[in-house]
Amino acid sequence: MKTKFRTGVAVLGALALFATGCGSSDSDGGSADGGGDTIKVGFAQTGSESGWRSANTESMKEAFSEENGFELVFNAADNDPAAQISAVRSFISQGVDAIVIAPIVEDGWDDVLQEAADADIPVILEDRTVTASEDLYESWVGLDFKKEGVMAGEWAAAEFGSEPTKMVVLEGTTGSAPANDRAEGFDEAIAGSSIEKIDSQTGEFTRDGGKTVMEGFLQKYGVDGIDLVYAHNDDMALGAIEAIEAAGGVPGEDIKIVSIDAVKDGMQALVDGKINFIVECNPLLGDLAAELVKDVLAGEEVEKTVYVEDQSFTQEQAAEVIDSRPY
Ligand code: GZL
Repeated sequence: MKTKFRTGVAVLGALALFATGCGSSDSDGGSADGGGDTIKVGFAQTGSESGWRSANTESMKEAFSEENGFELVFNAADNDPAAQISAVRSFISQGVDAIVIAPIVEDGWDDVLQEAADADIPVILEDRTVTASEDLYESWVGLDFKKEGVMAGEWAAAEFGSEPTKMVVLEGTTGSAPANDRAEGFDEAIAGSSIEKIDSQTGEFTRDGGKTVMEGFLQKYGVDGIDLVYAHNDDMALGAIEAIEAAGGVPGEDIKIVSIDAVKDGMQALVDGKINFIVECNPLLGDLAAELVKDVLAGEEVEKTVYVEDQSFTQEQAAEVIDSRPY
């Protein structure tokens, strides 16, 4: 059955998401589609590259649980785009009822999404999105990565004002939507400011990657040659902190750091003064994804794009909320 859907954007407050982010999405404990049949879902996760990813995987497994009426076939592709596409092909050959994907990179999805469509298996994207035609998936639930970049850039521009500032960037996975969009948003926000990007390299969203890349930047420019680090996620920022301290610098003071995610370890570093500002990227998308799967299979209209709102934190704000956050 071809599902009609409204194109458009539904924006959900993080508060609402928090309210549903910890419980099951099905109040009567019956099947997820309300019809009593178990829904077999193939979920192609990126891997386990960061604290954010762990929280997202936990949220998805909680939502797509047996008691919620799902049989979950889970695959983590270890950040390997080819392996992730193979996993989706495996879901198709298994004849799952629906496929959920957190696509590692934006490109290369047209063929396998067409194969899913030919097999009449609906696809829902969660977290990251793709450049393939939006006719090839029913809906995408995630975050506005460009807005996250703008929020981080606006903080940096306000923080450094007109003083000449030398910035290095720890980029996310090359070709991924968050890396592309967070860079675009940040660059737009600092346009016309005194912030100069002197170097930029991918740390693959991992702590080790961020540390290694920052070690290279420090060897090249020295602690005194860098004023600001823009990290596309907290894990790379935490790696950069290790590198800066090993080089005799004081992170958060000698070199300021702005990051994105707001996972527990990142927020703790913010409270400790080692990171200066964090923009949240809410990983608790499981219940929203499960709701979309149920609605699509029930033939109901779904929003083409479902954005979850983000917030941001200064060091003071982080201290106030860190103990009450679910991730
Ligand atoms: C963003 C998500 C990114 C996180 C990283 O929604 O795709 O991938 O920012 C994670 O921490 O690895």
